[in-house]
Amino acid sequence: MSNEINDVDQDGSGATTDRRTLLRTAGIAGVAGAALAGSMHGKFSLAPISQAQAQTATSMPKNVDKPWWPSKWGKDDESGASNHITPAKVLDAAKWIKDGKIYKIGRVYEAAMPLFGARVFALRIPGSPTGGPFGDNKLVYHDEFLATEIGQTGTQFDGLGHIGIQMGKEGDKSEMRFYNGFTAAEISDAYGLKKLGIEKLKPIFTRAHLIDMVALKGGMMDAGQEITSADIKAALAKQNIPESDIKPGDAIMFHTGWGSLWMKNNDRFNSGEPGIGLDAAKWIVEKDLALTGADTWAVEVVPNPDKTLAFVVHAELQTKNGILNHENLIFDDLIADKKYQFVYSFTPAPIKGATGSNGCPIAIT
Ligand code: UVW
Repeated sequence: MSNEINDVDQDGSGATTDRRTLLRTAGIAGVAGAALAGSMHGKFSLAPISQAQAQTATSMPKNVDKPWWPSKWGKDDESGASNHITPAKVLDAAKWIKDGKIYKIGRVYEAAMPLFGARVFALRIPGSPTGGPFGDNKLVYHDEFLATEIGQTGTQFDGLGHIGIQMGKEGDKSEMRFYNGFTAAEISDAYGLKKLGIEKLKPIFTRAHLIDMVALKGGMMDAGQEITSADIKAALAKQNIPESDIKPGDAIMFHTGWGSLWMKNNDRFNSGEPGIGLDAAKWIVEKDLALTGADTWAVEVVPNPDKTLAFVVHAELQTKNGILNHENLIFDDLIADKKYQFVYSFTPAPIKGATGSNGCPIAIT
């Protein structure tokens, strides 16, 4: 598996270093994020970390020009874009249900699925059966024990405590900021986040628009290939969806074809991915959408075309704007039925203090 320690050519000199060395280096220089991104999810070429970059590590991070808090939902808000889901929004979304068909758009969770970095997924049934027989009726039962990053493996829904930005000195948790400006110092706790836990989000039931990039590009997109706002507009036109159909609080999802590598070529799946870049992210913010989703592990383009940036779309959408994100979705049945607009419904598992959620989102048409 590519999430074992990777040898990478860190400075272009031909010398290699392993993932632990990179993680240590990134701990010293936040600007090493691009290298960190590359090293954590597989093997693709990494931007070298220069001395000059390391020396500017305490200046304002790239792509941050001002504080992004307080949020438009108030200084204490912990629900972000799930606030869009009002009774009026639900009634409006429900108008899209015409034939009553439900599509599962989440994947099956299993040990062989591709995982980010050193994440694990291990399920065990102790004893099997775990207990019994009980009573004269001789009842036996099974329990499972699951060890995983429960909100960050497989089909995963990113909550608002997942992604933050180091604003001050490296390691200064009082300047490591998350959605609504909450700091790592305020929210961190070994037993679950004290703020921005996934349980703070409202259930989501909203209109969703599926952008079929495979149809637009004529085949599966490649790692590092960016989806721009122009691509979104072109795909909408091809799918006969007027841009005016996209309303505040809606979800937008991207079928890139990359999901066809799932458990067929995990190394390639992990090596990078096509996805949205900053230009599309800004369009999504302007449209005031509630959620992004894709058939990829991050939804955003990896590596970013700007090799100095790492997971910058995560930060733009989630951290700065409270927009939620659903990764590793599957759209094959919707595409086969040419269903590009549907109701997306998902309630994150309310695990107190968790960073994200597993579970099976559905599309209803
Ligand atoms: C990270 O955790 C950095 O990314 P993702 O949300 O794609 O798992």
